Amino acid sequence: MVEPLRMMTQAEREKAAEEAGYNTFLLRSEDVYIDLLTDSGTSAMSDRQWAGLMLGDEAYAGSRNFYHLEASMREVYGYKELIPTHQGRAAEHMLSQLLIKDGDVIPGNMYFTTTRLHQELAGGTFVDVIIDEAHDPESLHPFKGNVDLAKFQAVIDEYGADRVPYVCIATAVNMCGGQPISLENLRAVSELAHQHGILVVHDMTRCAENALLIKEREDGCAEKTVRDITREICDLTDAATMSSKKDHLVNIGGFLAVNDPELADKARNMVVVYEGLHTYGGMAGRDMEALAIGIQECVEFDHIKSRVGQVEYLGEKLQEGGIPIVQPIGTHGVFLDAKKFLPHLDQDQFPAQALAAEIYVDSGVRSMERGNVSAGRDPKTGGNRRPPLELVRLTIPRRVYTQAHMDVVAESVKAVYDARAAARGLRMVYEPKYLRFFQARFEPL
Ligand code: P70
Repeated sequence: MVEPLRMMTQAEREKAAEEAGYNTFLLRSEDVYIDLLTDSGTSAMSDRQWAGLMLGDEAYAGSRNFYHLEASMREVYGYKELIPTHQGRAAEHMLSQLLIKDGDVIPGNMYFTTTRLHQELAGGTFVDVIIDEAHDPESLHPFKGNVDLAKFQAVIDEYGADRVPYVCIATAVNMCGGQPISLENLRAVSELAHQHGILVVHDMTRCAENALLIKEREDGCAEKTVRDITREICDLTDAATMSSKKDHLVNIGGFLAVNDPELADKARNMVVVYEGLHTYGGMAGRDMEALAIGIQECVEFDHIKSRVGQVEYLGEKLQEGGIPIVQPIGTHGVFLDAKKFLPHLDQDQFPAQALAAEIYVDSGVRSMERGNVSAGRDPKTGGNRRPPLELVRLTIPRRVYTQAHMDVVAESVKAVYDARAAARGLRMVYEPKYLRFFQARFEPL
């Protein structure tokens, strides 16, 4: 399926940016030329997935597509029980409510916005235990998603294992640039957690992409298949939350997967309160069919190699142009280092937010802020969190754009870089209570 792109004038884009409060989430998609806001739900489905939609069994209960989905999940990932949800954050919500008690702490390899919010809403506090290199855009560490085991041990020592219900491990860690965790590190994390009776929960949103980088970078893994590595990752963990809108190449869907049958029963009971019956969890039967097929497609080497390869193509183009980006180039997008890009702006002038707006105005390319706005406020001090990473994410949907589109993106980023000295910061004029980056509005300083 193809879709025409509409090229607007710079003056029209200036007006659109202003109307959107300089927040790319508030732009109309019609006003966007190349949409690199996210890879979430924006990938193109395959012929097999489209055919699957025609096989939708829209029975309220016991749809055959659910059983296909369950079998597909078990076959590729090996988790025992599947609770379908409409997308990832619904799984995070249920898992957080079921496992976290007031005052608990949840260590993790960097925060993710929705994940941390659900932990906090359940009474928990997130503690970052990722290696220091993850917070440094220039570090060339091949596995910047790794956990610092000493930091994890220190959390256990300080709070006691009974206040740590689980450790949350993301594959292809989103907020630091789509950086992988190694099998060796995950094995050590799993061992330490299990010694203390702590569960390992896997945010497996981009697990197959992480598996590819393990194959390419980790000693002894070159001969393994992406599918086998994916399985090995899952086997080291006890439960998983999944936003199928990424790896699984569907427009909507997700799930919670667990090995403990008792926890599964509790989640199955909870899903009927928030999502729908436990054999559809907020998805239509046809969506579950496309998802079941996507699970098989995402671990195919040719697919995942070309997907991550396209990200590398854009990243290398930008590097050749001298643009400061997060290194090494990650899985699902290229992340611009806005602190280095716009060094004249203080972080409370939201350089990444401003940069995303500048790129849009230049070319109609839409990106996403991943910095001070996304990080939100520290609940204790009330101030902006001012995270070490102040990034703009150019996120690539799977199977949608060509390298020619990537060339246009690179040209635009270079043009904005050449004019960077004139870029102004932003002032936040509307700030919603939760996940402010989605709906906040700004004005130029
Ligand atoms: C993105 C999307 C979603 C996501 C994720 C990880 C590692 C869970 C989820 C939630 C969409 C998004 C979400 C919040 C802020 C900005 C964008 N990531 N874990 O673009 O899944 O969206 O299905 O509820 O990346 O990175 P879901």
